[in-house]
Amino acid sequence: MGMLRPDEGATEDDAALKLVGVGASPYTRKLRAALRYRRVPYHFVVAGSVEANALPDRPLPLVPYLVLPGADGAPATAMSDTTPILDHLERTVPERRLRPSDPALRLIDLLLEDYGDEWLSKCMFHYRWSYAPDTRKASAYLPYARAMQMTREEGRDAENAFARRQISRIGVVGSNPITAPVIEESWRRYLEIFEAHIQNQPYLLGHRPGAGDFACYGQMTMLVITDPTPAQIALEVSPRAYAWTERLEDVSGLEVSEGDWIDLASPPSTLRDLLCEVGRVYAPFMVGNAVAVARGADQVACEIDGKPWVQEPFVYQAKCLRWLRAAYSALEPSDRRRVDQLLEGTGCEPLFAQA
Ligand SMILES: N[C@@H](CCC(=O)N[C@@H](CS)C(=O)NCC(=O)O)C(=O)O
Repeated sequence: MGMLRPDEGATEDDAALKLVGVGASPYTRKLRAALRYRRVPYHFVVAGSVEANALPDRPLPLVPYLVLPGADGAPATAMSDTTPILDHLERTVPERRLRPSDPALRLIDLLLEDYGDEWLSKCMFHYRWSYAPDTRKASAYLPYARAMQMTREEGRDAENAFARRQISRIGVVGSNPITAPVIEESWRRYLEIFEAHIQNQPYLLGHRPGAGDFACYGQMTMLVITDPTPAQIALEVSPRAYAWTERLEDVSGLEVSEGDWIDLASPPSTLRDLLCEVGRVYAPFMVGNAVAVARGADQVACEIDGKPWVQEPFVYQAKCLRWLRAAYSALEPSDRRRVDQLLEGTGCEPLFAQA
């Protein structure tokens, strides 16, 4: 077959990955920063734009999604969900991988990724949609993120509709008057631990970022920089977290090597502190939620940090736990032992008790 002329088929432009999302979405920020760090070329396409609508549609009603070229170079397949998207890129792009090559450390990275995606997102949603200044700021600017030419009047209508919709969904992530103190205390503790950990080393698992860094980063763009209530707490507890979040946006110039990961035989004590935090809040929630989903219960009822936690079951988060358990089960016994040793006494053990 001869070369395709531009008017005959796919062009070089088509062949780039298309990252479709909005800058105001924490998961979009996670994936965009990960692509930059990995030096994977991409075109950023605003969700809902003319350009996005010309591409294959997303499999799930979520942003971000990634559109991959097919054999002829034209945009062909759309993938949703940042964790499997990052997995796909691990397989197709060998340089600057996010997931550590030591299988035991890889499991820890996956755990931190899920903590960022599934717990810090609770902090994000909670502060944004339950504190008036945060709700006002987010709902005032978010409508324009997708429709830049809206009139101010349309913008205000959209603002009200958006705020109403998000506030009505606040219970989905588990924010309510019973859980609010647990969420808020966890945000403060996370910042304290982060502050000490990042003083020791620049990324969660050493001198190069993993998927866990980008997951936490995505939520922190909103929690540490955009939303006034959690950002004020962050500035008091960990000004370093602000600098770190700004830095992670583009670490394409960082040179890395295999030796930049921590050695699991001698992890820094602050990593253990972080895993204790994961075990204190995320682990009991994930286990309680999975039990409720399996039983078809209409409420998750568990205890987190000695306090009651109630919310409706979250089917997607039960799937996250299944993925994590599958990764743990796939480990060689010697690697599993090293993971168990690190997690012993952190509260994370129940995550894998039935794996
Ligand atoms: N697990 C998904 C979560 C993506 C997600 O929740 N995206 C939000 C925006 S940040 C969304 O699209 N929500 C649907 C909506 O707002 O209608 C991922 O990692 O990509």
